[in-house]
Parts: sequence; C-alpha cells; structure tokens
Amino acid sequence: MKKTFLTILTVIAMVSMVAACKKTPNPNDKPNDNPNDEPAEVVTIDGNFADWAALKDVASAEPGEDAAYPGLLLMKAVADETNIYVYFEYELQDLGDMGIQAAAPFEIFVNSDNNALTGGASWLWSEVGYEYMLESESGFLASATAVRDMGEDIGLYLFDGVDGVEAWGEGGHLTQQEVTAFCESAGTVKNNIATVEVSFLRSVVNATKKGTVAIGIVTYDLSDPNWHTSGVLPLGVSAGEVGLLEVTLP
Ligand SMILES: [Ca+2]
Ligand SMILES: [Ca+2]
Repeated sequence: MKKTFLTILTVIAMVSMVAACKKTPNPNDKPNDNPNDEPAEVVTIDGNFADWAALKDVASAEPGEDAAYPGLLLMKAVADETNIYVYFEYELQDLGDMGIQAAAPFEIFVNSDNNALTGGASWLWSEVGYEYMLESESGFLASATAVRDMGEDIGLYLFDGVDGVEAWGEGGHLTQQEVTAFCESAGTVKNNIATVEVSFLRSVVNATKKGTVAIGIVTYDLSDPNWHTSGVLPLGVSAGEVGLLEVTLP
C-alpha cells in the first residue's frame, strides 16, 4: 500500500515537471500581437490619411475637367473583411452672402449586388441600381474649419421600390433601417479643403460575400433649403454620364 502511494507520488511529480517544462517560454516564439485573431482593418478612421497613401491599387475617381458639380475633388474606396471605407477631398463652397460653407449634407449610394438592373436609379449616374443609401443630414462639416463624425447621425435606407426608378419617382420607395453604430468618420479642414474618411459595416448593406460593390457619393450645401448639389463622384462633366465606382470585396 505504502509502495503504491509512493509510486503515485512519483508519477505526479514527473507529470508536474513535464507540465512545468511546457510552460517555459521559448525565446524564439513570436509575441502574439492579435490574441483575438480579429482581421486587421486596412484603414483606421482617425483623421490621419497615411493609411490611404500606403494602399496600393485602390479604386479612385476624380471629376472631369469643367465638371458641373466641382465640390468633390477626389474619392477613393477600399474594403476589408468587415468594412467598406471611403475617402474624399472636398472644396468648401463660397456661398456669397452666406460666407464659406459650414454644413455639408452627405450621401453614399451602394449597389451592393453590383447589378445595375436591381435597385434604384439616380439622375446622378448612368448606371446605378443601388440597394442602400447612407445619408447624414448634418453631414461631415462641424463648421467652415472642422469636420464632424457622421456616425452620430447617419441613417441607412433600403431601396425597396420598383427596380430602375428614382426613389422619389413613381414606384420609388426607401425604408429607413433600424441600425445604429455602423458608421464612423473623421477628417480635417485646411485651406477650405475638407479631407474625410468614412467606414461602414459590410453586413448592414448585405455585402458580406467576396465580390464587388459599386459606390457613389454626393455632397450638398445649404444655399438652397432643399439642398443644393455641390459635389458628385464619380462624375464626368455633367451628372448621369458615368457609373458608380467599383470596389473589390475580399
Ligand atoms: Ca486614417
Ligand atoms: Ca443592384
């Protein structure tokens, strides 16, 4: 009995030693930077644009020369596993008696199945077929010198009208979706140029699979109480000449 007990103690001691050895860190092990194994985000929404400058083969669009809606100077868009990211540069408009523009309502149109025959039409582009529109009535400007976070108030709308008609035309219809905290934005204003980065979740626009989506953005100023269109991208010279910007979904 005593011998058996000693044998058990010996076995326990040996197992403990092996376990202790396994716990000894190997100096060649790499530190675990990402313990949750979450996919890295390709862009950080922080008002710093070095991340965009470092991207290769990013989809982009600029207006044609003498464009009718010249406010938007450049847009870029990219996606990772979780989000779609949009970058844009916008020249604040001189509104005469109203001074330099201090508010800029903003919309993003998303053709989430990349099929121009499904979803809504828009006079802004030649081929649209958008399933979703994101809209911030307060927009991306806090003032004529600062950018605000549109994630506080951006709304998500599903086009659930007749395919191929305008949202406000006969058969058109938009339904606001009950989702919050799906969008972030940040940016800066320098010399009347706002530079802004925006992200929104792929899941809320039903674009979770690998493939392609197409995106367009519109900015407005308040020189007209019903909103005056000040910038459109992609854009030729006039609205309706070109289609949306295609973005690859990994
Ligand atoms: Ca950034
Ligand atoms: Ca579509």
